[in-house]
Amino acid sequence: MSQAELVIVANRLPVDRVEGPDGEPTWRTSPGGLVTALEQVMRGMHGAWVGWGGKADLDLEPFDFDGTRLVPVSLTESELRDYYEGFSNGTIWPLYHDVIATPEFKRSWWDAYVRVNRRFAEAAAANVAEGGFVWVHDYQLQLVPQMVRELRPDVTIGYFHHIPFPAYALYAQLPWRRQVLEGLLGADVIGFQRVADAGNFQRSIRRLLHYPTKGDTVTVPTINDQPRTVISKAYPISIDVDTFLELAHKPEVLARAAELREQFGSTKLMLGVDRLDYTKGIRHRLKAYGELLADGHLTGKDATLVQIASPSRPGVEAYQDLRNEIEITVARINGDYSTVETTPIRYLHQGYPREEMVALYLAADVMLVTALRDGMNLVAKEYVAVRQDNSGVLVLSEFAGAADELGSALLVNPHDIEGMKDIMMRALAMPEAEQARRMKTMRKKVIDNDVARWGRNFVADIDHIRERRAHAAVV
Ligand code: GDG
Repeated sequence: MSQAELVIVANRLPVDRVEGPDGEPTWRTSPGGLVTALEQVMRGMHGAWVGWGGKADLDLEPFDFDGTRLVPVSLTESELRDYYEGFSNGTIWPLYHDVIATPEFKRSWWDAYVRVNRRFAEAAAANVAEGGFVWVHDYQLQLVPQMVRELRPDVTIGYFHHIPFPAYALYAQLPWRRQVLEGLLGADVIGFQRVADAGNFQRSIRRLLHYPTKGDTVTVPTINDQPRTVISKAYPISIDVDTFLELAHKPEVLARAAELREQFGSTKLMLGVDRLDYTKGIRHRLKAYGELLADGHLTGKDATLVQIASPSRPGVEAYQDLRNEIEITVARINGDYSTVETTPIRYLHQGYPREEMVALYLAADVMLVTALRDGMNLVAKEYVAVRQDNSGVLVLSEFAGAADELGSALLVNPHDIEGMKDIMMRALAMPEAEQARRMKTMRKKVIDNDVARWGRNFVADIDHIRERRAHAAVV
């Protein structure tokens, strides 16, 4: 089996397993943004992707799919519980999102995390060509860079962190804080969403490991060799703008947007699209809207709120509690303020095809992104991308990474319910000229910095290191 010049390592493979009409399982490309982004990076390269197949105990040999070698990593039920639901989503996720939920520190979870990270690292090391590039993704795999380096010192390693990196005082709670930093520092390039995340990471390095940092670089001492330089900086991720624009031009999507607009019957439409996650600020959004109805500032006829909350991590207790809380709140608000003709909140605990999402973006006068903490938030960028006539208002949390680039949105602190109510009213009443001025600035940002550019920027820094290395080897 020939080895790959580029190996992507991510928790999930870029495909979903589906049963064909004959009951035989087949694979279908999963509709994620990361998949599209990396497809572009992989184009023209001999690439492989290491990841979990989406089902426990799926023991499969590597196979080729659409020109990419897919290398499935098998996980047992108990590993999924301890590594994925446990350490990744019960420890790291809440800790890195500013302890919005309380992280749990369990030694058995950590042990599983180390064991599973090693399995991913071994699969990557076995599939990468001499002098190749291994690109590791996200918080489930923070130990993989160092593990790959130990197994394959010849390769160049990148790591991209999709979620925030917390302030030192929070990070310091992690019982395995040094091991995680050392794991990440196995990479040559460590990418973050915001400049502030890279800053927090470097502060933790200085405080806990005492390695010097300067600008975008960390100097890592080695035992027998010259110190290693690691780049740690912001590469804000983005969306595949062309795909979204294509969908926004489709006659059936435009017709669907008009139909939705008609159906809701209210003067204005406000929209929220999130995974059902406590980081997304759905409760705060509902509270602000509910109070506007209670105060008499709004009626369901003035503005409907459509909230898509796509199902997420149902095996984690905090997510079950959140779902209950949100559903009780929605039922109360609708019970109190519906009329025979109108329902103020349309709550949808379902996933939707992308066409339907774009139709909703096109139908919405106001997009509400009120995350309490979010690495980037692609929904904000998707809404902006499809608003070709420059109408519409984006209400954006200052705690989402997207706020760094989309400063022309109506920025909001979602903890400040009064402030959020004022911003919602302002958004609903915003004159067309102001909408256009703000939207135009934001669209330019998103269109100029699409996901292909994000990929190119990251890979350019990796290529630079590879060239330097090749040069050093020759000299
Ligand atoms: C993590 C970080 C960072 C949602 N519901 C449906 C659906 N979606 C799509 C959206 C968007 C994506 O899922 C969600 O991306 P976000 O960026 O908003 O959030 P996370 O899932 O938390 O992603 C985040 C991201 O990684 C990338 O680095 O921005 O901060 O937390 O694309 O459109 N898509 C469809 N149906 C749904 O029901 N088709």
